[in-house]
Amino acid sequence: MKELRTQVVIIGAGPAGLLLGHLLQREGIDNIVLERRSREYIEKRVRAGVIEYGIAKLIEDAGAGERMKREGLVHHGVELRFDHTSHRIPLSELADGKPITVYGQQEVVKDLVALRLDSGAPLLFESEVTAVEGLTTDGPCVEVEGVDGKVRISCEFVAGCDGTFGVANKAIPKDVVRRYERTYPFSWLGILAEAAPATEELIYCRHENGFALYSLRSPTLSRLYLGVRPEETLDQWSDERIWDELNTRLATDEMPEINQGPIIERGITAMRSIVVEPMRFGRLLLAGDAAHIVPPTGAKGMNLALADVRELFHALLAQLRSNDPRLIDTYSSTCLERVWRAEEFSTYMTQMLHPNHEDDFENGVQMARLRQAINSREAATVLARNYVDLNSL
Ligand code: RFL
Ligand code: PHB
Repeated sequence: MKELRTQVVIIGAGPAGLLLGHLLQREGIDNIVLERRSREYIEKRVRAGVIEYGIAKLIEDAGAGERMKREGLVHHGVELRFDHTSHRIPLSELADGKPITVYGQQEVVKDLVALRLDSGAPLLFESEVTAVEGLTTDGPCVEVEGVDGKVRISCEFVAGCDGTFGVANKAIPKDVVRRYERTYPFSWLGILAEAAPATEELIYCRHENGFALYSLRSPTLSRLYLGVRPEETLDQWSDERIWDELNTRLATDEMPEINQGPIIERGITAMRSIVVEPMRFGRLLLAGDAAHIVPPTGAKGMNLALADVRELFHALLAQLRSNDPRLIDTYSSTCLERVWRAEEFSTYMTQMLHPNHEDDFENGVQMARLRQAINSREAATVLARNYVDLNSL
């Protein structure tokens, strides 16, 4: 078996793994990024769209924000739509002038992949980590199955940035790890359509039929979501049914119809919350979806992943440069405090906006929360601050 050596092995080339690799490489820390999928696959995967103020700044400070600054859409508010009426939450006005940036996750991924390949540092596609070993010794290692066969890589630290279904979180022994989990009784059907958005700002909508979200990617691309039952499949949703339902849920007197166009991507995502504690085991450090999942209603997943990386980068730098373990030792507890805040906000947004078809008491509470969010400046301010910059508070 081929043998390699590096300082940090990074499992997964999502936003978390790619940003960590880039930041470490800029500081001269050797690392190898391993990704089980192809470059084409990860660059096409349509996911998040909203980047928090402080996380956009992190990307820019890392030298990875040039195209995001040029093409990203800067938004100063969002709409909450219920009872067929829209209410604007003036995010920036309520959150110290800070805006959000609407820029697709796959664009962030493309920008980071390009930087990595330009730097010449190793990023191996179609290379799946199959085993993680020696985490409580000074010499951990991973086994990789790639296009050229099996490789064994020894290192000083392993960064598990491989998502919920990766190998990293499974490498923490069962008697050490605790997993908190909640599954919601609905999923999101998401589409990307070649249609000019009929809205300038994102619209989060609660309708008796279910949730809807109007988002966008560019002046010619709309990104829309519908809350659906968890057992529903894409073949039950023809294009016509999708547009009809979006129109039913989102229509107001001012916006009776939304612009339609060819659907170029579609998918159904289950809604879950997961927290894995601790985020460190010996020489393994988890970051991003490998350690936590939030339902997408708060737009927090990618932001949370990149905020972990900001912390992890400083911790690894202090350890590998100055032999100072303090930040590594506090990494898990520092991150988890922020993670639970994001879980709280995502739960709040999710519960407020998805009507419950079985429980009218719950629906009454949801409506009261929505009215509070638009009528109380204090409630709106909490929502705005959490939405715009939770990960830097
Ligand atoms: P990723 O992006 O899942 O990357 C993990 C990578 O690891 C690879 N991998 C392995 N590689 C090698 N060996 C193995 N054994 C491996 N096992 C797995 C995988 O192939 C993959 O490439 O995790 P990361 O980097 O932690 O990033 C997290 C984000 O992707 C995720 O939180 C967000 O997409 C969530 N999310 C949103 N986040 C936001 O901040 N704002 C949003 O507006 C937002 N909207 C969303 C979302 C997620 C959604 N879906 C589809 C789940 C909207 C949706 C619909
Ligand atoms: C998106 O644009 O894909 C998006 C926006 C806001 C969310 C989730 C997804 O809360």
